[in-house]
Amino acid sequence: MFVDKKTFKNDFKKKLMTLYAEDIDTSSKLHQYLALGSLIKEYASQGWMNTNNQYSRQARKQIYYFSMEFLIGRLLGSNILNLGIYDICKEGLYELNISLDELEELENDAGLGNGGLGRLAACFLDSMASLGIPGHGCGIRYGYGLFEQKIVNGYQVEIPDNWLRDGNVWEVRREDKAVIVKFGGEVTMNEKDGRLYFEHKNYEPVLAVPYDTPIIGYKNNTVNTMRLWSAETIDKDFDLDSFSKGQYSKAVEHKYSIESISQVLYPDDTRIDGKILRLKQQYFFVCAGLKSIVRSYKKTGRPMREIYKYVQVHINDTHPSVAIAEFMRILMDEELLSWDDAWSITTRVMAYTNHTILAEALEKWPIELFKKLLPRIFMIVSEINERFCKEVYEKYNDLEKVHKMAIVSDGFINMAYLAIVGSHSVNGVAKLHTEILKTRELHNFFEFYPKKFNNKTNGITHRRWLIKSNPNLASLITNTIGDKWIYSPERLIDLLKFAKDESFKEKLHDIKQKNKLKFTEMIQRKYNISVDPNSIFDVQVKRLHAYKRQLLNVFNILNLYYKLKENPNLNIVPRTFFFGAKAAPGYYLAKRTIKLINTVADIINNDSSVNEKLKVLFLENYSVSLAEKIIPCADVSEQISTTTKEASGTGNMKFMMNGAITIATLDGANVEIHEKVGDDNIVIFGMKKDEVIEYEKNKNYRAVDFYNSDARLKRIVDGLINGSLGVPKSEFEDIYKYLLANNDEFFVLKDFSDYVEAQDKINSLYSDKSKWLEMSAINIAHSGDFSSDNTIKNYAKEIWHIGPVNIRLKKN
Ligand code: 26V
Repeated sequence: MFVDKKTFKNDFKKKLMTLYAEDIDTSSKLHQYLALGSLIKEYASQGWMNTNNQYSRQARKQIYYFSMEFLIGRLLGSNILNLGIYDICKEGLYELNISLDELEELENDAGLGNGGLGRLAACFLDSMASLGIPGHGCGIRYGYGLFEQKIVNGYQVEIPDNWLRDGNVWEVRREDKAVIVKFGGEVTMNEKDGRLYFEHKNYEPVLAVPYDTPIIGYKNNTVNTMRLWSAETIDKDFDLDSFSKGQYSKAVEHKYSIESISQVLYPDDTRIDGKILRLKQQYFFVCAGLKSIVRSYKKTGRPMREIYKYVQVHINDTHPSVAIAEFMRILMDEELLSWDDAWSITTRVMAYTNHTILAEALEKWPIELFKKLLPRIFMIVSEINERFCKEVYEKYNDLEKVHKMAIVSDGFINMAYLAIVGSHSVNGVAKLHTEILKTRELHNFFEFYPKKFNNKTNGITHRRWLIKSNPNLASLITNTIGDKWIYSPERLIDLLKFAKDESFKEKLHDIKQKNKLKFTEMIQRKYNISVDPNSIFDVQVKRLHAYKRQLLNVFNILNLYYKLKENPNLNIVPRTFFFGAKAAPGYYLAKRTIKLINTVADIINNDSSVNEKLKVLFLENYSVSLAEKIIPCADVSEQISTTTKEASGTGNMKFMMNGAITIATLDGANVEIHEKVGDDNIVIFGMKKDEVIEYEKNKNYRAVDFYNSDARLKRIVDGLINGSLGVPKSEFEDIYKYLLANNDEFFVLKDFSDYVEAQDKINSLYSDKSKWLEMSAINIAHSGDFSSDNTIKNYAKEIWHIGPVNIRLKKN
């Protein structure tokens, strides 16, 4: 879109006036933010309409990305960037005495996700729009996103994330497109003319109201849609019947129970707790989403049996996998197709991505609960299961195998199996992860359906994670190799030529230092802690999980601390360790780990004999907007999960793109980062995949042996319970037990010594500034391959079979 500075300034002032009857001088910052947001949405609206019109006029195939989570973060800056008017807005506002940066800070993050899975969905939306691919998000408009984290006395405290309190400038409520979703009740079967008809009675109806958010492509006139559904009662505010009978509280109760469906995001991505509300959420948005897809498909006048040519539904993990049975229901019960036809269409429409192999996170629903909430869907799942089991039996003649692969067995419905059977494509999110799926976790299914399985290594949008979050680095790159990399991020590889160029490296250094300095000023203001911007910024930011091994990081810090205490003249480059991590509210060990990090931080930061060389900071409330600030400052990226456990990781890619050096296990996408940059430009340590698998198979790991044979480890582990950390012994007793009595499930003790060595290597590499900067440049140069544009091109070509649509600018 095009707007000149003068027009922009006038438009902005006019917005302030029409919305709030205010001018620049009398308006609050919040009103200025809201006015700007509303103006930017208006700027995008022409493109939004054109895009929708063109998609439907040309009957283009549409991709619908179904996800329980979209971790969008803020939209103001990225929308302005993608519209191509960033400089105009920034300068225009500056001339009005307003700082765009400051206004951007007023936007509440849309934190509608837990972590990697939700952020991936957000990056994919940005890439689809920017590549001109007709791809839309479908999910839930949670009233409350992932909780806000406060640290009180070292402990995590959760506060509800009331992200909508100032309104949401980006969304449009589309009441006219609301649909009804039915829960519970009974299903009766009638036969007529040799056909079975199903009638759903006594169900509870819930109104699903869509809220649409424009997803603006990068300077390409494309504006796709993220449609999030909100649950409401049918008779708007009250159950009028109860209300008129004077049962006021009953009426209110009913309203709240319905609205609770879209009220809050489940904050635990570590295990399934089988709550009925979560299944309700899943069916709620899936049913509403499919209804709206079918409705708009029907408008094209094409026959239902051809829908697979025009619609692809992508299932982000198993969470939306009831879509398979729901689509079957629509095709059979509403469109009157036969089972075989419906099945052939459904499997061509659906595609599934697996994001984890952790057994605790694989979704299984108890049959009774499922049946009661979704009676018709249960019938269909049972039928899918029966037919599938029959096929397996016919192929192998092996009942044990049938039992192992059954979708419904031992009282549960296994959603991953349903997703595999009902999709035409099953993908993992990094080469190693896909390999493990094929050879181990889902081996039986891979054997049965070898052609369905494929890999799509994750990616990140370089627009948010480089251009937007690190503008100085982006300019340096453009000044060095031109701007082709912006549309073709793989062209970042042209930077390789400059990896030994001293003047380039000096500039790279200056930018990192500037970013670090700015961040330390924020830390000083906010936490009153001074951080040395010349120290190595060593960063581990991600959800707190045992397998991600924040503990290993803490143990290395304690080891360093004890070494420094013994020898204050130890020659090391000063280092600041940053952590950012939310623990699921019910994840006890994770919460203790947060307390441990803060306890260690307190000791070290207040010990003047070491705190010039060592500091530890726990950053409160890690979120997308905080990630955008800390990642550009990082020198060292901590990617230290137990090998085989992290499906991919995407933080690893963001750090690399911003020039950090990775210290990593050969897990997830770290393997591919290593492959690209080579041994010399990443620091790899720890157990290899086969070693982990062997230990797990033979059950012969003995954590206590490592504890007994390494004096450093013994001192650290004992320190958890001997009072040396200055807290009651009981505080970390359970971590102690977890490591020794419970045998350290994720091999922290086993990998400790190797990790310490790797950290020493980081220290000496950093001491050689020129070498370090060369490594940094090489990492940036290879990071373009991890742009989600690349990932999405692969999904489009190999799974969705779709190409870009060129949206023409059309003024109405
Ligand atoms: C699981 C559950 C379990 C039940 C309750 C709520 C809930 C919410 C989310 C999840 C998903 C866990 C899987 C997940 O987040 N996987 C991560 O996906 C990233 C994107 O592919 C990947 O980079 C990470 O390595 C992987 O852990």
